[in-house]
Amino acid sequence: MNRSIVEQRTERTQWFLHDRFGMFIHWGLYAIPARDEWVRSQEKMTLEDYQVYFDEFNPDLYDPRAWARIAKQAGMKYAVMTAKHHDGFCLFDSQLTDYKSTNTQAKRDLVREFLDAFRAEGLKVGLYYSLLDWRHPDYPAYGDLHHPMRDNPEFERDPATFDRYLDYMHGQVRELLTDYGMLDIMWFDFSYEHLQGKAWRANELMEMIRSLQPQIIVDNRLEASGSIGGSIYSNDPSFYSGDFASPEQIIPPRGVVNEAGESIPWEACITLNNHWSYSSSDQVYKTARMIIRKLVECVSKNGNLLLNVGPNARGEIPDKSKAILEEIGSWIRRNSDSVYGCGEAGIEKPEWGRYTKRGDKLYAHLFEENVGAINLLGLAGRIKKARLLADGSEVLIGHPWNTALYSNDAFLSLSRPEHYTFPLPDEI
Ligand code: JFZ
Repeated sequence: MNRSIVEQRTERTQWFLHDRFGMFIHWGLYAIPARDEWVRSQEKMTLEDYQVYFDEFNPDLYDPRAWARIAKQAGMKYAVMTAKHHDGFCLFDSQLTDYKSTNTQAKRDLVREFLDAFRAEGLKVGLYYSLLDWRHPDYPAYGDLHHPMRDNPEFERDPATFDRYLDYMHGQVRELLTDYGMLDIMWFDFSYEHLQGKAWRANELMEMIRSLQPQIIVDNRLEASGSIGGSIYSNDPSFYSGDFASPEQIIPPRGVVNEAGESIPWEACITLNNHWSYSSSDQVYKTARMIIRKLVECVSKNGNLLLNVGPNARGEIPDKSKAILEEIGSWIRRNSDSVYGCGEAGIEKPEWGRYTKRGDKLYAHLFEENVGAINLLGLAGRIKKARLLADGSEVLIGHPWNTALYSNDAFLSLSRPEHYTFPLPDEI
């Protein structure tokens, strides 16, 4: 195993593993059709068809300071925004293309404003950057997403042509890492089939990233496609294997470990409704209660949660998303000690919920109502005292009702009925 790669990764990811909860922001021209960030591909639009969105783009209500306040009050500690998605549109003032927000009616560098606003609220900042680019003339099958050979591994690309795209792509990454101050996360997306690792000139790219911003943490998608693949899982991770795994729309049932069974940093990214980008018709949102439980689930498996919002064409986070984030925030305010800096408890998952742990403090997250005392199986004699985290009140540690059968177990007497009632779980 290449120790130094793993050791450096461990060092760089300290803050990340502590912070646990971040905001993902998918925003771009596709907020206007408001169907999906893949809309151009899904609906077989030509570049001309899609041009209307560039011509119309004018997010007059974009106020990233408001976004930052929403993220902060929800308990999010960092945020990652799309600097460029697969459509190739740049939300920053790249010198390498005209296809950028500063050339729209907005005339603003949306990335710079995002970074300034979130940093001002004390959040860490990251940028999503698409490796795919459906608009760049030197990206395979330029302009024609439905070229029959487009994603065929047999497709002989002219290496010189593709190299020009890679120069562009590397150049933009250099711009982002040179002109926008210190960044905390670089979130590449994604590798597939023959376009993976070396095909992106990933060694050279990582050399540049590390020389410009040694502290930055990078996801695993220079090698991986979403949830699958990449040498970050192996015992011999490559130089560009990344600092964390990025399972998408799933919370890994057993957390994420490498071949040697060691926990590796990971971050599940999930949507609030069923779209990454703004969708005017998709009103099927997850509840705050579910998201809180999913956050706790991630932490209980040593992982992070990157929760997505899709601002609309005028630059606003949808009201429904805001309301859910507010509800999450009101839980976090009282229960943050059981999230930040916490991880796996090393105790079998209890049937009523989940444990998280930090140092010698164990947090019991009650997801289910209980009849009688809460059993802490195997913890007899190991608990000095118990408190309800949300209000600081004392919880009595009881005795097993059948000492023969339950001599190894501790019991918490949660006698007051309000502690059994939900909308939201409370922690002990
Ligand atoms: C990717 C993007 O395509 C998507 O638009 C969004 O940004 C998400 C966070 O990341 O989603 C993927 C990437 C790869 C696969 C599936 C979805 N894949 O390889 O199956």
